[in-house]
Amino acid sequence: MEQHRSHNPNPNHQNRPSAYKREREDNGRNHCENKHSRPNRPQNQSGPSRGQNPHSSLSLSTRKELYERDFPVYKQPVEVGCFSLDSERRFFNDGRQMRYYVEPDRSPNLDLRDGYKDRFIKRDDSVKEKLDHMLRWILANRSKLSARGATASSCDLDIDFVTWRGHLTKLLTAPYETREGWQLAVTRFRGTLYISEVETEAARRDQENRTERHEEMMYWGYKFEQYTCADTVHGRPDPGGVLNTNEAFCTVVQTRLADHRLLFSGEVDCRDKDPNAPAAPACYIELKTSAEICTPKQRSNFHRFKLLKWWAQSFLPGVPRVVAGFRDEEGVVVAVETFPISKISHLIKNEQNCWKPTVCMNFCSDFLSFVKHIATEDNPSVVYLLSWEPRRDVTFSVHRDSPYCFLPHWFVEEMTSSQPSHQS
Ligand code: 0WD
Ligand code: CA
Repeated sequence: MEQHRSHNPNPNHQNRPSAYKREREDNGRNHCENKHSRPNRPQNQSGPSRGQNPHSSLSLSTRKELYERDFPVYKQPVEVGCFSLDSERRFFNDGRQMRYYVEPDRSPNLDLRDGYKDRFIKRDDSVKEKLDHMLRWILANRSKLSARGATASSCDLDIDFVTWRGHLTKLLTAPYETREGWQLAVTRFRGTLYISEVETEAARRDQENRTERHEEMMYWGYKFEQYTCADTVHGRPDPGGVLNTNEAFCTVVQTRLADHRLLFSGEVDCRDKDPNAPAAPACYIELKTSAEICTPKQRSNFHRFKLLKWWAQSFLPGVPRVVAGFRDEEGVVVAVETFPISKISHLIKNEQNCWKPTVCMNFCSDFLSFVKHIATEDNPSVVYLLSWEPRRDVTFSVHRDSPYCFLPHWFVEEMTSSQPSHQS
């Protein structure tokens, strides 16, 4: 039986207003001509003789008012596997990088700056890994994913979308995001839509122009993990060790949002070490650091912006709690607090003009419908590039044999040529 998470108190919106819009092609500006019905099919999605970057005739609004309807069906996410990346970023189809949460003292005094200069190995973030680790996991676990009950010849995945959890988090938060846009590359291959982020120009500039202070603050989050995680179930954290951000443990979960069957992976910080803790993902814990809250204004900003991101990121894979370390200006954690994900929406209720989980989920669902609608050509060398900037609509362009292609040959070939090896 399916377990549905459905907790929207407003039952009156049966006629879902569609947020699809048609864009006037004469001047490229957006006009709400078709807000209440599904759009006509786009004209441009597979024309073989189109130029490099044809203008789209369709766009999708991110206006939050359009998504305030009943909470969509979101099935309890099920962990279907996991994988690990070691200190050299090598892939392993197992949980060897899993860590165990060890609660810090009641009044902690954790110096997050310790080791930044001399015990830190930073992942090379100029290497764009795209979906590669997930694709490796899919090839190694294909028999778990192949369509059951389908025709004997079918070995396609029984899944509509494959992506990183982090990309879905960006979709959930888009109706409230005012600063950072995104670009998502989509390829339809053997009936499944693969979604992989493309770094925007603005993000690349920001990355190049990070201040020394900002670089160091990025280390603080990882340092908090080192203070609170042990490598073994009975072990202790080792804050004197070398911190290497190549290492990662990732869960792979399957779920459904409305009629979209999703498979995605997300990095998990640690798990509850109690042997009686519930099965994954319910035993997982997300670790965060945040500036100490000293004023009502800071509290309000924390609720309105930070808790939105924390909620979206953990709700998606069904991680039930976030443990937050609150730090002072000098990077010393002075308080630790647990936030159950299921309580976050109550915490923010008194905030004026605050975010709503239903808006996040409905926008994501409509975005995925939009993608299914436009990305019609099943071809690993075609990319539909969906672009969004705050205060604009989501637009798209189509690219053939371009540098946006992201499904590697090793994946396409193995998926095309061989049947999955059947394990039970
Ligand atoms: O190529 C890319 N554009 C991306 C690759 C963007 C985002 C993630 N990744 C990859 C990395 O290989 C990473 O191992 O995905 C993995 C994590 O995926 P995710 O869970 O979907 O990402 P997200 O939810 O954004 O971040 C989870 C954690 C972060 O923790 P905090 O508490 O800061 O949210 O993953 C880490 C970070 O610790 N992380 C990354 N690690 C390596 N490379 C990256 C990244 N680009 N982004 C976040
Ligand atoms: Ca974290």
